[in-house]
Amino acid sequence: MESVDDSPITRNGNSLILAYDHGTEHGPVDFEPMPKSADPTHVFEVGRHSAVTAIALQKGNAEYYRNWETEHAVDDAAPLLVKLNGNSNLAKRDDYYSPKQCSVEYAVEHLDADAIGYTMYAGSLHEDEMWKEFREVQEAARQYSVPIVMWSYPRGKGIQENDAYSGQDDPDVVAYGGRLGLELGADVVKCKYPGSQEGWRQLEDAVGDLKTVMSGGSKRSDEEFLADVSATVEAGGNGLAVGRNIFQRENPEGLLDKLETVLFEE
Ligand code: FBP
Repeated sequence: MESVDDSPITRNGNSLILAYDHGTEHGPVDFEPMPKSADPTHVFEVGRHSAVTAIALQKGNAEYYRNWETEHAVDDAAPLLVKLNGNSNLAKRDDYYSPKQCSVEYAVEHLDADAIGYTMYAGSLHEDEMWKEFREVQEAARQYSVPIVMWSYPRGKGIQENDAYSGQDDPDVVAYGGRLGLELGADVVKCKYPGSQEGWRQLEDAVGDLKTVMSGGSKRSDEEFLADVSATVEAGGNGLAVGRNIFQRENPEGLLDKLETVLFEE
């Protein structure tokens, strides 16, 4: 089994994954603060910044990405992470579930994926189904030697109806989600920021050497965002997977420059 450190999605052991699956997960509303971000090629261009170690796309955008690279002879595009599952905000469901729309085989053989991603909603009524799907994904990824990033977002009735937990950002919940990444066989686990550096340390204590990346969250000022990233890295985190805090900025290059320093150079 190859180490994720030898894959293109890490640099000096850390990652900056530019997440751009929001059109699926939240809908076009996420592009309203920066309308040009609705154009995938704008965000593909942002991903050419040297700080970005992977761009995370759903299947359709991943196909678009590969065509864009070819048509424009782009030779410095970010490595591609294909998100295999996703769900919209439109559906009415009894609890969280993220169905799979792409196989590992299609991602690797047809899209030349450098990594794959899977969202896991532990705590949902549909956790069992997602575990079974993840097992197939994880075993196929091992056969193709592509790293697996788990978006580990415990949420749903099991969390909401458990008085021991205050919600999905509760440090105990975040640490439990991270631990599942380790035990189910991910190479990198992406977790919500639990509100404090102490909370991130609790996560690190639960995951052994598994790589952890912070989920960006809604847009905030450069200072606030960099403070959370620095706290994460100081506590042992391995970077971030970020969407809105990059593509909702008019000029994200300045922030990417600073992130590059924090994640890879300091
Ligand atoms: P952000 O940095 O914009 O929060 O993106 C990270 C991410 O995990 C995306 O990949 C995904 O679309 C979104 O957050 C999902 O957020 P949530 O499920 O909490 O609404």
